[in-house]
Amino acid sequence: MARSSQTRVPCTLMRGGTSKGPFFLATDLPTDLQLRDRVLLAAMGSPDARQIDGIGGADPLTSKAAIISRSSRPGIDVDYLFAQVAIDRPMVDVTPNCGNMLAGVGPFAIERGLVASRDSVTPVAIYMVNTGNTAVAHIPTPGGEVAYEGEASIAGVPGTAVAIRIDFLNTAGSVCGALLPTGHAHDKIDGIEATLIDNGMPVVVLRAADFGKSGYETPAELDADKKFKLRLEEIRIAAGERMGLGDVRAKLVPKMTLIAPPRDGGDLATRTFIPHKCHAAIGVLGAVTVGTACVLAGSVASGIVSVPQGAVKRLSVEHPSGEFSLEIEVDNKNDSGLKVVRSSLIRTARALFRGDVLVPASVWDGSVSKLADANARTVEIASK
Ligand code: NQM
Repeated sequence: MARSSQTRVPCTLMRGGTSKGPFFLATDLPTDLQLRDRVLLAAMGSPDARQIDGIGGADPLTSKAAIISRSSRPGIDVDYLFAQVAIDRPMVDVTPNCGNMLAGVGPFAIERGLVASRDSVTPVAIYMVNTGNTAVAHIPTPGGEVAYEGEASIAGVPGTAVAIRIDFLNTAGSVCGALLPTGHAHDKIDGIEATLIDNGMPVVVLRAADFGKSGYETPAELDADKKFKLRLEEIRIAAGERMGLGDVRAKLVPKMTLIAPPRDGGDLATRTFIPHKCHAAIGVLGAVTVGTACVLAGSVASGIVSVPQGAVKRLSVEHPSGEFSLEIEVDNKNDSGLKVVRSSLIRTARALFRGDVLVPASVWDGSVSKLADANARTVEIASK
């Protein structure tokens, strides 16, 4: 009988919002970054369109990982590094952030002993390493235990679960350095008007009508229109340069969002490309950024969205599988342009599986681990 050796890497598979992936303690992964990425690729089964030899879900929304550590920053509980694991290329991208996976960080941190739970609700202050921003997630912990069951439903996830409120505090210019990296509320790229904006996620906001689209097409219909996708990519590459992101051909940002007047009782309709495939819903920080474009005077959303009055603006962003409710608090007294003080929203999360993901020892033998007993992490798996 042939034997092959594999290395056990402890992790919890979690659904965070409308995304899913393994959550790791940073101390359970190699410290060398290239080796860490090879371990993530092996764990997920990349590169392979079906990710058949790993635990990835063969979709950008389920080919994600979160790496969590105790934070040494004042006022912060944990550091969260998000990793987008490419499916058909051997690439791990830690440039973008993910607000959906973020929803799983608080429950994971409490359950893995990084944060002491309180009775009722435990606030977890999270430093988002990818972008250097902070979020506070309010995790329901009745009796000190993380609760998962509840009455909140979010579009794109069947059933209901306990509501996790997330407050983003300082997300403007997360990757581009400024809320409006070109300094304008709208620009013209190749004859098309666009708002280039970053309030947690670099996004190019465009009017669907300018592409001859209604903005209510299904993701499959939009993805099938190859001519339109090529045009969108040309605009994305030009926009990326203007946003200071350089050549974005191989990058996952900026994301592209088409907007249209609301159709289902919300404030606007959206179709978002992340950046090449149309999202089944909309990303969290993507929605925060598109919502911010809506409250920005002179953006491409003017005439499409009626902006609510007052400093706290509630917006319902329609997307292909429902709607996303947002609260954006702006500083009206700030005279140097729009200042977002806080963005809040509700997500849900659930721990799905706890254990070890196994990676071939030829990828990593566990020896660079910080754990005292690295050998205990290598197991012999019998194969026929
Ligand atoms: O925008 C998809 C998602 C995301 C990212 C993407 C996200 C966010 O839905 O914060 O959540 O934009 O690639 O998970």
